[in-house]
Amino acid sequence: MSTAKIHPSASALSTTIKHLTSSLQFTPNRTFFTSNLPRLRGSRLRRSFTVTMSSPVSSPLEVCVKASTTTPNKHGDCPFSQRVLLTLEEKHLPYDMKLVDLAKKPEWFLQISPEGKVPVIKLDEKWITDSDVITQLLEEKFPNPPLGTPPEKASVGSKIFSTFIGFLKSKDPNDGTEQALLNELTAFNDYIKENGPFVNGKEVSAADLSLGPKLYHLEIALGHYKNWSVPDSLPYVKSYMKTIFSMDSFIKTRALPEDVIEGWRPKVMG
Ligand SMILES: N[C@@H](CCC(=O)N[C@@H](CS)C(=O)NCC(=O)O)C(=O)O
Repeated sequence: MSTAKIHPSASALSTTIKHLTSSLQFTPNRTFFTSNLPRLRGSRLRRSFTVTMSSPVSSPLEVCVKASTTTPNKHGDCPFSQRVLLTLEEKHLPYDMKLVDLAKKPEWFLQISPEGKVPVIKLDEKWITDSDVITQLLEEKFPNPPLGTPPEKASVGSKIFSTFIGFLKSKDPNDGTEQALLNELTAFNDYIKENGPFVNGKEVSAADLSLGPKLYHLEIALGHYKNWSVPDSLPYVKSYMKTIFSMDSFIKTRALPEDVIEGWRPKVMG
């Protein structure tokens, strides 16, 4: 069932709302502006109204993520799991998190994820692995709000994570790994300066939901293990990180800093 609370009472809007609500997916308590509706643009009815709808899923989606290694009943430090959780949050889809101890994988988990990797989500009674596949399927199945990044922008910043890991693991300060990371961050800084604030411009999209958790790991792990931070000469990277890290969905799904630190320890100790 859907309900629409409309103010001011404007009968002209009711047909539009019926059309709108039938084409909308689960968008709880979201405010829509009549400026989004071309037929009403410029009219005196440019007021907001609230549409409350039921969920397109009959029960919360089951999603397996890494469990915290430091804190009971808390999700852990997997950036790919956070990417999926962010997508669910941004699409306002209800979900039920199953925390998986990756150091002691239960049999039921290995049945649904033979490679033993998280994240895994149940969609249409099938367990799906890999955050690339999962986020693509969520986009197809639940297209509103749209989060797709145009293909030509989808790889922006995609080398930051691997160069961050290279630098984090490096024991030789002169091996070029810091410079490799700086090169990627500089290219990203220049891109966001021209095209930001997000990868796809004004709105957050899938590329940001993938990159955000990786930059969060970069900030915590390099700060802790190398006393390193993004230089002030890259202000657009810094403001991008600040923007993503302060999104409600990010705050809700981020890992504990102590889990991020513990998670990278084996790689650093090598
Ligand atoms: N390409 C995969 C990578 C997933 C992945 O590497 N997950 C890690 C945790 S962040 C994992 O499950 N590793 C298995 C293990 O640690 O045993 C994706 O995007 O989902």
